[in-house]
Amino acid sequence: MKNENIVNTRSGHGTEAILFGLVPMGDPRTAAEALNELQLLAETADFVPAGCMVQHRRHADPHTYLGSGKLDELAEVVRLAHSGAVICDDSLTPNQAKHIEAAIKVPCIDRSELILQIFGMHARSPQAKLQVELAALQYEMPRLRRRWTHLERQRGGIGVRGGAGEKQIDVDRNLIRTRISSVSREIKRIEQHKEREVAGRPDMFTIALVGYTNAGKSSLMNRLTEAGVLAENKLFSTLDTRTRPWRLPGGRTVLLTDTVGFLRKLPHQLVASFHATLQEALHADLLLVMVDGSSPEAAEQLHTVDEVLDSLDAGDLPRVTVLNKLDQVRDSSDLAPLWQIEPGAVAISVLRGDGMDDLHAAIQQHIAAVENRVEILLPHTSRYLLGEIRAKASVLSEFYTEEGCLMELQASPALLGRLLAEGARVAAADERAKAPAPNEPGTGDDRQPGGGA
Ligand SMILES: Nc1nc2c(ncn2[C@@H]2O[C@H](COP(=O)(O)OP(=O)(O)OP(=O)(O)O)[C@@H](O)[C@H]2O)c(=O)[nH]1
Ligand SMILES: [Mg+2]
Repeated sequence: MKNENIVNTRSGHGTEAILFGLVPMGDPRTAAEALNELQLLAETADFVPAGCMVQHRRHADPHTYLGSGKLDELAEVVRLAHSGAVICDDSLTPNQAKHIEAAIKVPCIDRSELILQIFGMHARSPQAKLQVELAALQYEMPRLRRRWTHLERQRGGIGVRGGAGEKQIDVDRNLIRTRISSVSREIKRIEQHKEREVAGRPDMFTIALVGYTNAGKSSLMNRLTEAGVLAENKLFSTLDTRTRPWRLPGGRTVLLTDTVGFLRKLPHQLVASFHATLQEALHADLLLVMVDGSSPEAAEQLHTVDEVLDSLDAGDLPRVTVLNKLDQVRDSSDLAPLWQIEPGAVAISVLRGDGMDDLHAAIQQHIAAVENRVEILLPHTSRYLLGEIRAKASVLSEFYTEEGCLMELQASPALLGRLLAEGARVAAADERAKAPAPNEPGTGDDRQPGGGA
């Protein structure tokens, strides 16, 4: 049974849509400003935003979302503009959507459905496709009745396929339940397979790129690793996590992982469904938390990223905050409020290459702070490990003695453990004394500068 036989979230196909939402009382922004992100979401899902409308109120009406006067106004705008749909900035209950559609007579798409639609369009790997399908099925389940009411009103309409009637709703419900369990099983199987892969990964320092969607995570990954991942001015371009080796200046290689972007009010079904993928990506030694520093919403976006990280139990992971798109910031004092929130943040422009040295320095400093610094003696019989040590650890100094190579290293506990198991040993004090101190005359060619940290 294929997904599209059961669920069918509605894609834009160029449909003109009126966007609407709620804003707090006294919010000075125009409707277009307040719904700016929704507009980008709508465009990414192939809708053509044809107008924006907001209502200032504290809470949504439990039945109709907008107040009744405002709903009439929306119906009038839809009628005059001949719009094919309306799009709500929030997730609606099935009942709210039903009442809105009854009033305005065109399909009402809520934020969750829109995001599910985009995820569906962008999913590439079998795992991402299944995760999106699972989220879409769970979204669809409580909405079957509404879809059917629609079908009975306008034949051949949207949503569920097949004949009409209550009985059919039960049939579809059973189909969805069966599909949910088979998709869940399949996802579990892929996750277990991946867990085994991760467990077998080399003992390298890992860095995960996380942050708000469209911040430039994939662009940075491409710049640093020539990964060739898709980066574009659309929301949720990346759904699959991807890991590439990144050679830091100085020679040490770390692993860099690109992840799915976060967004305000992500549908909970999607967060649940992508939980495992994200958690796997977040088995990192360091997070690069990225936002578009030129966005007026940057502070709020940082807050959202924090919330999502907390929900993934990754709130306490060490991090470097990266403010991107510096080329679009008119005056660097515009970044002051962000630096107040994140004093150690690094400002960069992936596009122009600004701030890359600062980024490298922040990362190296971080590695230096968390990793053990030890001097080991690598006997000549274990020389075959030299290449691996130079690639995976920061080599602060190397000095050859009769017994072997005396190295001052900064390395992960896992790598150190393996080196010790394969013949290296922690250098004794008298052995360490054989190595000349830095800058001491006569250190000569024996002493090679290492990875540096
Ligand atoms: N002006 C400017 N644009 C940038 C910069 N870095 C990235 N972009 C643009 O921002 C858009 C989004 O970039 P991506 O790298 O796809 O962003 P992302 O964070 O991976 O986004 P998702 O995968 O959707 O979460 C693209 O159009 C990039 O060309 C920058 O430093 N300056
Ligand atoms: Mg991306």
